[in-house]
Amino acid sequence: MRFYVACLGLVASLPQLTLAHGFVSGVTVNGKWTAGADPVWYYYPEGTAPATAGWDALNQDIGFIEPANFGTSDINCHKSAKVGKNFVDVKAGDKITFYWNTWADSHKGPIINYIAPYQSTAGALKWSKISQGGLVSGNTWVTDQMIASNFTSSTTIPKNLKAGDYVVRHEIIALHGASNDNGAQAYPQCLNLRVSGSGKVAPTSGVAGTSLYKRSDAGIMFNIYGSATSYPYPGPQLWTAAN
Ligand SMILES: *[C@@H]1O[C@H](CO)[C@@H](O)[C@H](O)[C@H]1NC(C)=O
Ligand SMILES: [Cu+2]
Repeated sequence: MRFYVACLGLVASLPQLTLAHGFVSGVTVNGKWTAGADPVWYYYPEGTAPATAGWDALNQDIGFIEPANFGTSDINCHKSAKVGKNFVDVKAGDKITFYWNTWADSHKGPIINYIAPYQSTAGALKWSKISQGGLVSGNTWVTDQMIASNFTSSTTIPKNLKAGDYVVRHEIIALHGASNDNGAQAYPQCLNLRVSGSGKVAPTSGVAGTSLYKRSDAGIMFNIYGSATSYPYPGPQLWTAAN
């Protein structure tokens, strides 16, 4: 089955297949572009990689976090992630649009957005889920809509969110192999946000990345080729206190 082939973790030796995977090259807020990190910069000598709002990570294969590693810090902002140097300026209530550089249409699954008060190390981040999308209808997923929208996906920063520095975690969980244990693929992408506005509500109930998901969750071991008409989202309940 062809859709498994691109996902075996052997992608480094099969460069033509890595084209299917992606990363967030940047975001727009009210039409203004702010760059994210490009994985190839991770190995640049200290101080020479372009400074962006994106967290740099060891995902040069444009790979993923497997469920066996959902209990490790890598689940926060991808492998061995290092804090971004810049910030995306955004007002509470603004829409933020994430630009993936590409995506494979076989890699269907949910797109989930979290925010955490800013911390400079991945393991210290405490996530609150602000939005999620999954199965749309039939076998159409939000990833299909993202591909059809020039590889973009949007979320709204809660309109009463207290001003301050945050990290946004924008994630696709690809489920094409997820009917098998350890077959789901998480592609988390983090960027720093500088939130302005007169909002009063700060997240207080965030959870560590290592507590977000378990490999046995119904939304992690899930057969997308069956007859399911709804999708059981993994992770915490939506945090709506600042909506
Ligand atoms: C699609 O996204 C790319 C960036 O990934 C951008 O350069 C291009 O202008 C976009 N195209 C349209 C039609 O919006
Ligand atoms: Cu793949």
